[in-house]
Amino acid sequence: MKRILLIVALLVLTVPLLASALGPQIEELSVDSRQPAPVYSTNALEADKMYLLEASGTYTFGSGGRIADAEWYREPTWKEGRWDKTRSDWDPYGVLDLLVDPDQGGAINPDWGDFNPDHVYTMCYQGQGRPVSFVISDWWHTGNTMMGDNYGSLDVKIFELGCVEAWLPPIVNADFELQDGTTLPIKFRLCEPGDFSADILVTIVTPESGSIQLTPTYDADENHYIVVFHTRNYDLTEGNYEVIVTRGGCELDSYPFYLAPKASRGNSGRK
Ligand SMILES: [Ca+2]
Ligand SMILES: [Ca+2]
Repeated sequence: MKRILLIVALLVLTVPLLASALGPQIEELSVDSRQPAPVYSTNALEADKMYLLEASGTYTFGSGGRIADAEWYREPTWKEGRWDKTRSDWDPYGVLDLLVDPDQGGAINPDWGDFNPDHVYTMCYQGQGRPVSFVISDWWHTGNTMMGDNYGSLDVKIFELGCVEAWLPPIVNADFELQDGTTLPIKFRLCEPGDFSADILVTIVTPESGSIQLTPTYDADENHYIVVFHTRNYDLTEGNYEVIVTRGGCELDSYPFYLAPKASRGNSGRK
């Protein structure tokens, strides 16, 4: 299963998500805070591709200056600057939240992340072979019955991040084993040709859930990406590892391998 890669925050504090560098924007939607039915994208999002959803803006969810963004809200009586995470604790559907695929039985009350004073949030989204949909929840589970006093809308942009078309030799079989002390060229081809290396990271996840981040380069002649993993540069333990390719912080694909210990010196060799 692909999963969202939560990159170790310490390593990426200097690499904020920049929507401008995150693949072609394929669509932009407006989600009206007074519209109780979900808004669907015009495009079906392909099942094998990863997308990035970017939600921005604020809306009024009640009179007197009660405002919310995709994830956080603010009451007018609160002291300046206070925003609270929307009330998912009240109901699993989120009382105030930008819901994704609300009527598909899937991701409800998504976590759009930490508060952003610019009210811009992003979320990785695996295509489902159908349009994606959004609704602003104002007690959605009771029929969005509290929308009458709302005003405004949120903006949603959909970016296509793509997919890994193929892993290339020497990573070829499902039981790939690497010997500590050796060098592994990690090669892969994306579904779309082109140099997106500025957005692409290769992360090696260790058995202890640590991570080693590598920056691949693009070979235009071969239309593939490559980065060399020098095992001797790290103090690695034997066990199950994973290579993960991300674009814009979203996982495109992963590949497992087993790291075998170094052959001991003076050993007559083992097979
Ligand atoms: Ca309301
Ligand atoms: Ca939420």
